[in-house]
Amino acid sequence: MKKTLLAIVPLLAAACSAPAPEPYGPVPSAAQLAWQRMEINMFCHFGPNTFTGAEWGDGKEREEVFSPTALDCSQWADVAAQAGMGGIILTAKHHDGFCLWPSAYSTHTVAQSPWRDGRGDVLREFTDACRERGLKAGVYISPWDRNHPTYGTQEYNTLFANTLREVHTTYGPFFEQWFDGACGEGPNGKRQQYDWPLFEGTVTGVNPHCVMFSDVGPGCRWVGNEEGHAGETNWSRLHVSEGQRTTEKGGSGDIDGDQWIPAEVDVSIRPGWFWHADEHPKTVAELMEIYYNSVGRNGLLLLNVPPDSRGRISAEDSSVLMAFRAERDRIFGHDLAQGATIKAYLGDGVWTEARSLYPTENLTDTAYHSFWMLKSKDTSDITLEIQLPEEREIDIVVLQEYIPLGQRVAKFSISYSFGDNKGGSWIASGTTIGYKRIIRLPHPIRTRTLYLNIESALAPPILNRVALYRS
Ligand code: FUL
Repeated sequence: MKKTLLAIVPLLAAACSAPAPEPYGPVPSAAQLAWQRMEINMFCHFGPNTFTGAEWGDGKEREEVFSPTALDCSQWADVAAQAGMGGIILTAKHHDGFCLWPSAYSTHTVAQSPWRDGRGDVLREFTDACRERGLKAGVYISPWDRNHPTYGTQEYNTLFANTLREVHTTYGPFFEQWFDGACGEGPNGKRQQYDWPLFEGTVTGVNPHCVMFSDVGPGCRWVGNEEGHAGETNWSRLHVSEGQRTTEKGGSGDIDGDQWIPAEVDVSIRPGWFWHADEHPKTVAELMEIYYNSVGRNGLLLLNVPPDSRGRISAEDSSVLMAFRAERDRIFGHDLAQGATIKAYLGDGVWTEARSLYPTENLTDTAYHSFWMLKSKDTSDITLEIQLPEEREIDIVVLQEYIPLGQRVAKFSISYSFGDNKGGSWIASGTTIGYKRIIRLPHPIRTRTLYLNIESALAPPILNRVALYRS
């Protein structure tokens, strides 16, 4: 990350003739920052379960079960791109052990299936389709394998590392490697002691920019639920001690965590992770709620959209996704903070105008790497007065911290003036901001003057965006 900072910050410093600010705590790597900025990605659960109706195959499914009648990975990619997603993660191997590519390390793969005379390769079609559409491809390879005869022995760890190397060298680069936390018995009734340093080292060795997901990172962490919400307080930092594989802090992170491990919110558009004929997708309103509680709470949303037994995303799912996109575009298409004049103040009760090292204009421009910061080192009772060109009606406030320099804000509130009330009336409060925080006001307000009060921060706050909307 230092490299990225060194590349970006001097440019800014030169432009503003201000010294480059010091980062606070751990910061994202360039790959983690690019990952976070994707905001919404698609998850595709596809494999034998798509045809058997199971959620967890037992590994005894015959290879002929896998029989998509009209596989079309380009259609998945089109749907994802049109839904405003930047990447797709495919379950190349789920717990049943069936490989969607002809792996040299298993005899339970597409090569043993009569589908396309054993010459089919879903992972190849998937990665090609993503790249043709400008989407990033990610891969889920379950360490838990209920089919492989070596599962439960030391040999399996080497074999799984070889499988990872095979996938990443043949089909990579992948933007994300998904390591599922589930670990049960294999075909011989034994559980596996996973060699995580070997698995992670293998992926990093082949693809150092791959963001690795697991309950505790190292690239990103599980948010701790499959319902689609992060904590209202959500730090992108986490403490992970050596050998630790689970955490209670998935939703909140650790305020003083020593590693940058942001939260990923995985949730399915349907009740199950795999496609089942009798299940239906969530509504747009439910997806919007998930969006506010994931992306809007400093998380990345990984929305599962399972292809059906034809090997296509169903019309029902894709039409909900298009409506979900249209709803986000409608609400967030017009930033009502445009044209605002923003002044910074210090103090509690009595305010004194404060000088900025990086100008407040940077809060309303859309350039990601332009941010606002005070000249002083204050970390509390900082108010930004947002003066609109005329009275406007708003009910959503979006805040963004410039996370390449760390996550800092711990408590904030929002107030506004109306009529003769010049000092401002409280309307909302929150704790963390992070990459993005979306605050829905309890009711729409009409105002010309809005105040963002940063009540406390762990280091001088650095924000790169304040935006206002009317839903
Ligand atoms: C879980 C798995 O057991 C589910 O089948 C699914 O893949 C979900 C995303 O992760 O741990």
